[in-house]
Amino acid sequence: MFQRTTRSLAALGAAFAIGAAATPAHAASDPLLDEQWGLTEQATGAPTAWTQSHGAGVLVAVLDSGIQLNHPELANNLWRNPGETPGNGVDDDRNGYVDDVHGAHVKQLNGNVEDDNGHGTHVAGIIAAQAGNGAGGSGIAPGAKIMSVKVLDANRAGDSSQLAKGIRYAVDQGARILNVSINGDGTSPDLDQALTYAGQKGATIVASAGNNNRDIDLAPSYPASSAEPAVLTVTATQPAGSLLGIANRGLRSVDLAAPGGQILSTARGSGYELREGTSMAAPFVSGSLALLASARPDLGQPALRAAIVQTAPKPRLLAGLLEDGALNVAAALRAVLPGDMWQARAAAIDSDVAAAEARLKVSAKSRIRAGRSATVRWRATGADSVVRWRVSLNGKRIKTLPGTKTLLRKRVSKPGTHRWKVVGLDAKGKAVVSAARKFKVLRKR
Ligand SMILES: [Ca+2]
Ligand SMILES: [Ca+2]
Ligand SMILES: [Ca+2]
Repeated sequence: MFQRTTRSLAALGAAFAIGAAATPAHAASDPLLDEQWGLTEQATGAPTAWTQSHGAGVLVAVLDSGIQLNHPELANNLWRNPGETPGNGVDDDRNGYVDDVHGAHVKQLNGNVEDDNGHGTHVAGIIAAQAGNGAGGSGIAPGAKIMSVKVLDANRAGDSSQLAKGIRYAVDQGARILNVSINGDGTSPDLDQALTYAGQKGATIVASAGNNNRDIDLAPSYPASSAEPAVLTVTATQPAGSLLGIANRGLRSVDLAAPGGQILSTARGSGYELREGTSMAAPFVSGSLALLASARPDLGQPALRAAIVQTAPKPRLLAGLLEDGALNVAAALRAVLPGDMWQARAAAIDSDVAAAEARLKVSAKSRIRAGRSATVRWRATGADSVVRWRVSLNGKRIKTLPGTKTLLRKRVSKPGTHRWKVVGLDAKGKAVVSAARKFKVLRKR
């Protein structure tokens, strides 16, 4: 029987609405980021790492209690099974799971991966809560995709056979980073075999060390204490850098430490909450592996794991408690990205981020009478570099306006369908955002 590995603390803040009434200048920021100490330079090197990678193109499986699929911070970052047609009651891709669109419920053999506990939603947000959407905080790999593999029930209980099935599912669907914030005192042949299978497929199982305040070299916890080299075991630190009081240790069994005390992440009910435990630490490492894999897709997991553990600083506070050190994802990225690659990626990601964050909404009355004024309005978010707006009607430029303007009126007399287009240009004349809107002109009465 597997036990829960975290303790829930008080819930912080109420639910928030995505993009709610933020001013354009600040629309791209994540207001709770300031309270996420695990994402500071000092804690993990995340801000420097983000100059290189957001984890785009990398899939991370979360084997847990499920995920709140419509959480505004997670909904856009969910994996989608390309072979499965949703909601038709058919196992379209014949993998043994009906309608497994975002992942699988290993016991029900379907895609019912909603979180009925809250643990999995918190873990998922630490990995890949959406960044730059003007709401909530951020995951450490906000560009990564999350697969929800439900192996725990509403009481956060499960067993090693369900975990083994979940590991095989995640690997077979293409995940090479598997977050397992689950601990049990025993293992079983099927779990051992699933871990070996994952390792053979080039996957990493990032396992929480467990929260029994014990040495798991002496009193093992599984899968954390597994001898399978693909298992990367993570214990938890608190903001001061020392080991979290409840966290397990082990010079042989525990590879890394990562933030695990007072961790603010996504909560069931579309908000955020604080939790603590090694369950919160493992996903920082899973997300970090995603950042590395996105930056160097040509390197396999064993090389990326080696980079993470070999570059981990060894603070005195953790001496004798674990094998390697404390996660620093910026240091790991430097180890896999030679200087010229680092420079090139930093430049590329700047423009990526600008493109990803800038949005333009164009609105216009859908019908007007011929001869009346047609009005087009626009509202940009995250497009701070726009200095001019170029407005076209039916493909013909009609006016260029300063960046402070948000509307234009023009008399239109010809009946039929017309199309506004608004393009935001930066100081060099490069298009930053653009959007279009159709409207109809009706004949004069
Ligand atoms: Ca299926
Ligand atoms: Ca289906
Ligand atoms: Ca966010």
